[in-house]
Amino acid sequence: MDYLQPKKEDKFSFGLWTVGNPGRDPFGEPTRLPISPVQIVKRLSELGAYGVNFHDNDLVPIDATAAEQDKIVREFKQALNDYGIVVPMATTNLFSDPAFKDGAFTSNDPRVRLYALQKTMRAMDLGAEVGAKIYVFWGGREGAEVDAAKDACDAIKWFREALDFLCEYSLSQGYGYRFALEAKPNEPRGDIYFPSTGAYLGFIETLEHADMVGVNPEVGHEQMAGLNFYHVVAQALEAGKLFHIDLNDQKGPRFDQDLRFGSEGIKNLFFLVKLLEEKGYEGPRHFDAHAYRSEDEEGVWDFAAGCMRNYLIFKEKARRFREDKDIQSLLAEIHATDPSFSAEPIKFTKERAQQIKNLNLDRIELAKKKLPYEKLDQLVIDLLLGVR
Ligand code: GCO
Ligand code: MN
Ligand code: MN
Repeated sequence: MDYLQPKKEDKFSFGLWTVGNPGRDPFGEPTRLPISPVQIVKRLSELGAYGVNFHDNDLVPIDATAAEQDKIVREFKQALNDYGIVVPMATTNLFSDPAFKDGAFTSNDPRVRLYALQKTMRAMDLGAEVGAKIYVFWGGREGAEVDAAKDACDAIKWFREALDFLCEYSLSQGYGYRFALEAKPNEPRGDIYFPSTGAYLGFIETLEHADMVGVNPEVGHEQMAGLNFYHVVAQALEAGKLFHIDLNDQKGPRFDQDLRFGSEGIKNLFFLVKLLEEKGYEGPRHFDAHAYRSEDEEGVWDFAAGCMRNYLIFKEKARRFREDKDIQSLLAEIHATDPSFSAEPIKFTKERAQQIKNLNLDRIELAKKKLPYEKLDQLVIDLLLGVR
């Protein structure tokens, strides 16, 4: 079936750290060998992805010499060129090195905060060199276990200072980056500052270059906080702030699982894909997930193909939803109302306020409206489970 074949226009991307994840977890060592960036670019291209993303140290080891960095970047660029893959997004690893054990931009130690700025500027240079236009900030270590040790208001101020500074850096270098802030409630820290996408949407408006900054919501992270991801993304999209998205899956509020997209949360992810496809999201569809630890390299590519396949299945189901006569007529019935009440906009004028006050709205009558949501939801389930 042609609709299941990923194409460049679908804008599917993966991180070097996602398909490159060797299966390490807090209790166990890697279960498979690392895959080189060049091999990842080749295989992703064969599978139909259009992009690859990376943290500075996914590509260039933190202790590489300048000559080593040159060689790695040259070979990587050659592979991008050979296999027709782009780098839509780049980011900084501000969490692995022990220097960041108590935060990066929000460390109490100004030397660590300066090191985080230095490392990010260098990583922005690297991303710009391979054409990245989106720059993600995931503050994995920006949090606390012991609130006595750090003033949470200071932490927020330091984070703002860093972002204002880095926006200026991008502008001064002419990089054209748009920043995408990624929230997560906890893990690896006990509590991470800005625990949800909603928290970031509020914070962004306090930045000097708010227009350059948006969000990068991740399915699993919002679900760790018990939130409805479809609603989270709708708010970001409606605000013009959905700059990037991390697609994966998760079995409810627990540790971050980064499962294959569409492997668990079928209904919510269907509405997510429907939203992205119908409301004009034009950015990459990035999969921030990894294969089960029990897989070998072949299983990693099964995993990557599965993420894209599931997205395309949801996309096709969204098309069928739009064309399904029973669903559409039920929706028409649900939305039907007396048109005279929606004719005038709800825009404040003194006259409009008076007119609304005088309206004859019978609450008993309003409560009688039939809302056949059981029927509607079952039609959606039938559609998703393939019996219609
Ligand atoms: C995680 C995060 C990361 C970030 C990545 C890019 O929970 O580990 O989702 O994978 O997305 O660091 O910023
Ligand atoms: Mn995650
Ligand atoms: Mn992520």
